[in-house]
Amino acid sequence: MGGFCLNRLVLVSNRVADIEKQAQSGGLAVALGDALRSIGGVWFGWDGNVIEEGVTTAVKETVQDNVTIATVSMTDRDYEEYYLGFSNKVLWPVFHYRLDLCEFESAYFEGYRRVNKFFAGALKPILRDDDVIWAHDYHLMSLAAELRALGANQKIGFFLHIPFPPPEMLLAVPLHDWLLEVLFQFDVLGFQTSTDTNNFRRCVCKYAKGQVHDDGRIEAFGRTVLALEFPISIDVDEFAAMANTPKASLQIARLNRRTVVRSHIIGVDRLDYTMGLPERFKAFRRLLEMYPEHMKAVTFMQIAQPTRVEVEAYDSIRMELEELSGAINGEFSDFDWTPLRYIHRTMPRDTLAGLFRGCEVGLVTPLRDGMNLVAKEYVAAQDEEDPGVLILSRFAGAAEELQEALIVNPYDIDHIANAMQTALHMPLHERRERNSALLKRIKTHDARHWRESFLAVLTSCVHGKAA
Ligand code: ADQ
Repeated sequence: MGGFCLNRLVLVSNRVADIEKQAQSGGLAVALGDALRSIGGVWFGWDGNVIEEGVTTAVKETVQDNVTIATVSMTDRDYEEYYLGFSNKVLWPVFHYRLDLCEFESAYFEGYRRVNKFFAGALKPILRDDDVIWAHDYHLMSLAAELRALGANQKIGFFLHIPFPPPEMLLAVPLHDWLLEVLFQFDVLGFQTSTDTNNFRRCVCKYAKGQVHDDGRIEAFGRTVLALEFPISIDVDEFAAMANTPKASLQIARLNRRTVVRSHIIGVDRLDYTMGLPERFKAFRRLLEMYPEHMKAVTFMQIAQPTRVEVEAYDSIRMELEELSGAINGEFSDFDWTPLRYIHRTMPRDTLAGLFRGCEVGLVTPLRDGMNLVAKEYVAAQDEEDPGVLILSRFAGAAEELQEALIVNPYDIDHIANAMQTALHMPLHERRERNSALLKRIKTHDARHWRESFLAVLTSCVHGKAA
């Protein structure tokens, strides 16, 4: 682990990724799986199984070389209240600035506390005194507090993969003051961007009279935490290699088989209401209306991975997209041209890599997003000699770093349509300049840089110091 010595690493996340199948799962599994393998450790979390209330199960451990995967199952009540409820009907929408979609029931909050406590209780016996613990994401904000209550004295870090809302929005989370307080039981809090870190600081100042120091330390609730940004990234070399294989070339050739089409625009996202997909579809329609030169010359392919199908808000966005894609294709298609291809499926990562390389424009326009790894994958996949153009929402965390993309307001349909027009006509020298600046940045700030800088801060911080 380049440059610093680390004790055993214990990762905790809601779901444990299958690090053996990381080629399919991508992103986080790759970034964290590599770290675990190189220093050895444990990955603890939910195994994805839902069991009946009252059934007790033990922690399941599987050991492979120096990595232990330890998992627990969850009861159907926990799944309802902690996972679907507090995590995905309260925290997810509010932290993405969608107060209108927040649905609160007091049982959700109890479920959240209960499962964090259950995780802590199952994890504690596995821990060694000198372990370094790293918890991930909004499902586990009270994990450190529960572990501390059981006597855990290890260094515990937390990384939030989604945005942290400004104080006025955080107020919409019932018991937001409790949330802030439990976060102070961690030693290091990692956020995606400076906006998120500042929002957190502002919340602590406003609601907990916290004291913020220039070096990132914040004092409140009788504790000190280090709150800093660590923008997450991808393994750029691995992804670039995947986009440049014979299989990928074959795929690109298949994309171009219908000679009537000159250019391809691609969007790849989890099907989520935060991704700005209806706005994106409407912007493509505007492009065709405003610039009819693209009739029969451009296609837009949207690949949307099914997700959280049990939550109602996801059902309505799915129906809206089906309706919109049907309407757009009905209006513009011809016997030899389908303008919009909407694919509601998960695709293998290497297929995505090839498609990114084969498409002249990458459209990443979330209404709010912690980081967005697709933006970085699109850049990594490009042919440096003849690269495509990334169109990126100013509300994706990635926009703080990827300023050479065409930055758009994802709510402004005409703005996105015009950015597509600019991208489709961008001269080669400008595409190369923009791509090489983007690539340089993601190569230096890659997944390895992300995890090593977080762990370096966590291992060297002054632990558990009271204010
Ligand atoms: P995630 O949804 O975990 O979000 P995101 O950054 O959106 O991550 O990346 C999605 C990943 O899934 C990418 O690797 C992408 O290639 C893959 N993917 C998307 N659609 C797919 C499909 N149809 N088939 C197969 N793979 C698909 C959270 C936050 C983000 C943050 C990440 C990492 O919401 O803002 O960037 O964690 O911190």
